[in-house]
Amino acid sequence: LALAPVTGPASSVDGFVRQFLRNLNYERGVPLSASTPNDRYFAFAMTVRDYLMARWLEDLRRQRVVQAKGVCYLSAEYLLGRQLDNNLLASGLTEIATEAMVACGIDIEELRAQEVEPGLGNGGLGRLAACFIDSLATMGVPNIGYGIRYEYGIFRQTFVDGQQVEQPDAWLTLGSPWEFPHPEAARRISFGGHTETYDDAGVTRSRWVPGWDVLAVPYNYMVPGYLNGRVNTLRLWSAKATDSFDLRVFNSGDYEEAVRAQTFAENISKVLYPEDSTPQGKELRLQQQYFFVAASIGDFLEHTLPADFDIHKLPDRVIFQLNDTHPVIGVPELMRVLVDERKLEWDAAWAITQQCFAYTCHTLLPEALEVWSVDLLGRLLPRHLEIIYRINEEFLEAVRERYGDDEMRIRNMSIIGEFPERSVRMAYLATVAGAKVNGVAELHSQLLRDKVLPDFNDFFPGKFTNVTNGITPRRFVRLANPGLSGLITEAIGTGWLTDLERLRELEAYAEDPQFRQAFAEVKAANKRRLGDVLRARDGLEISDGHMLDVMVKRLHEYKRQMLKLLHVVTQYGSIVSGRVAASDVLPRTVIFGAKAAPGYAMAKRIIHLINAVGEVVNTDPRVEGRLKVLFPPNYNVTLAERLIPAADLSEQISLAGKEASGTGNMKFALNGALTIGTDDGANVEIRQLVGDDNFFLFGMSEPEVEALWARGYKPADFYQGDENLRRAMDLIASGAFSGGDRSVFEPIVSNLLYDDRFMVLADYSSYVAAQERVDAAYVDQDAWTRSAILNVARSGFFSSDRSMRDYIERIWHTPPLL
Ligand code: 26W
Repeated sequence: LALAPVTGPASSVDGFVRQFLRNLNYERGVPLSASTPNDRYFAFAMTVRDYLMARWLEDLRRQRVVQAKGVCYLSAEYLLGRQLDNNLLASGLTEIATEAMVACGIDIEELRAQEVEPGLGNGGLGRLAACFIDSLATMGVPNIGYGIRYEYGIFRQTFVDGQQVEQPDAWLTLGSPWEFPHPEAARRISFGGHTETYDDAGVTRSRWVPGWDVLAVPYNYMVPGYLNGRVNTLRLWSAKATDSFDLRVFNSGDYEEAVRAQTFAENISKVLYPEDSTPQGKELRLQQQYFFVAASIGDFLEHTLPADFDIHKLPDRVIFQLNDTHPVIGVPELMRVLVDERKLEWDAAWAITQQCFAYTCHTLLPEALEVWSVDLLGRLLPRHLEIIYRINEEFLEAVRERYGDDEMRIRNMSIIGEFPERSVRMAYLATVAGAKVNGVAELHSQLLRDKVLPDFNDFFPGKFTNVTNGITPRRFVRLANPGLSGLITEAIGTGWLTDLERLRELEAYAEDPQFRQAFAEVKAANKRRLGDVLRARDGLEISDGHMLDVMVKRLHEYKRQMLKLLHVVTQYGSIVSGRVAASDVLPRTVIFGAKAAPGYAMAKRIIHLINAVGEVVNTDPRVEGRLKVLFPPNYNVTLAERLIPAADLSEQISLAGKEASGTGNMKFALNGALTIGTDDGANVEIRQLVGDDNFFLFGMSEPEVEALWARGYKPADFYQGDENLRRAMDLIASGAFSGGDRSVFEPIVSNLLYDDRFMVLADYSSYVAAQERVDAAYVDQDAWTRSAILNVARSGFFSSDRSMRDYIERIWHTPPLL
């Protein structure tokens, strides 16, 4: 093929082909005949990129000219998933691009398979950030997402003898066509050193004399809105050694030591911490947090705002949204910039800061609330510690003024905790500094107000609010479930993808037998599609006619994968003991997907047990193939997009009061799975919307959980009192799933019997009873399908577009830029 001429946007098949070939030739430096699939993927992605470029530049220009208020979303994690299909969809290029590849004789599926998803997040919090920036772009709201360009994202999970083994996620090995490095916009970020006072025209001021610094190099990513010609920016920072490190390499006698120092600097953005919910208090993690937050705030103030901007007007231009406590060090950082660099009075600076931040809390587990030891923070960021102390002093002074010398209250509300060591409570700092504090589902926000931060709610009336999470229907319905999307559009027309409440119009179709049949056929096709993926990916088989019962989420005791597993073991036990004939068991395939934090021993043991149970159940001839347990390794966004549309049953079974919201629960409901769930997180709202008849509720409510704790919870009593439970526990303890070895899973069994923090045993009987209702309901396929359709029709509320509207109205006050 001849070299392609340079042309404009590829808005025709011909144009796309030309631009594709041009990119292949000029950007990859290869002719089509000698290109690898990866070359072709790159050229293809670049062609999509080229098409979006004019809009991106236009949006950047417009935002510079209009100077409207925008959202800086500060998040240590963005779990983006693959970009290619999303960007094709957003730019309306899918058909043209597909035809163009056909014209070139290229298999587009092969190109798709080349993309490595950027796994720059752990789970819910990171995926939520990705959904939010998609919605903001689709709504035309000015937004920059700021975060970290980890060189290694969440680890790749493999199983060796049923046990989790972590492999590094080298997602950048072949490069990424979606990123634009801007080394010219690098920022210097300082650490360490000490503070000193100095005389500034008669005023004594403090200043920071840092000990070392690194460069933060920004990489920009396009965030295209859905078919609206808008493109926002995601800006992720990468750490690079400054020349002072380079100089040390040259000048020092100790070359090796100097190179080590350089490596040390560049380690800051090396790897995503895989802990989700238990902070490790590691110095490198605090370095990461300050690194990206300081770079982002500095970037916004100096790069996005005009040079002559009156800093007092900052609250009219920006809201920094803190995605959990990870970016909260931004609060003293903005104070430092305003007071030390811009020379504002403390009170003026504090007034600005309090209007520029808002804080989202994503947890209820006390151990997940981040604290940093004063020791560590003072060593790494001495000036910031001083500022935090002053914020705390003035805050506690105000508390005293309000309540008198109530020392108990003062100690409880202090930003500085004393036990087990002096430390900064980041959630408290965020609450004191934030204009608003929000939880992520109604129940969560209520518990946050009433149980976690009641003193703060009392002190700051009106500060606490709720914004229930959401998910982007573009990725999780339109892209993940093209069959269902086609059916919906056929029924109610287009428009629902940006106005998801319109799914309500499907309610009438639930009563239409033809629609129900078409809906059931889509579900069946999605199961076959999942079967193909699991076969190719992991050599796993899904049996025809099985109900697909899916539990995918991080492995954590509070989420209670063990409860699901006890149900499986119960069913298995009743078959092999002959109490139930295999032929009477409703055929089910239970699918787990879950990564455990590498240091979380109990979670890893549970993974081992799930695999061990699967091994036995799947191969025991007495089961006659009617019960299967599949655990594909390395659950990620890409796999979620195949699994969720195929599911019949969605497992949302956390102990009430522990799951802040959940977002997987919303994805399943919107893809026509029925939920078996507790009254926890956003399950509460899902059930209210879809109706009790279309939701399998079980388990204690949050107040019942509290009451049982207060009475004194003895899990062994539940074990003694329930024959089914006893049998299931005994079967595990007997070594039936560990080749007779009773020791392997003993820690799981004794933990449940004697501790059971998350009350698995207390909810077991209610769960099994609910599963029996599930079995009974599934027998009537047509009624099940009707319920599934109603789940879809009534879940439009869970669009992240709605979440964004709530944030805008209640917190941000950043209308779309028209
Ligand atoms: C380093 C310690 C650490 C790391 C991550 C502590 C806490 C976290 C996150 C807050 C954990 C997380 O992802 N939370 C989840 O956030 C989702 C989005 O709001 C919610 O849907 C989930 O219920 C919540 O567990």
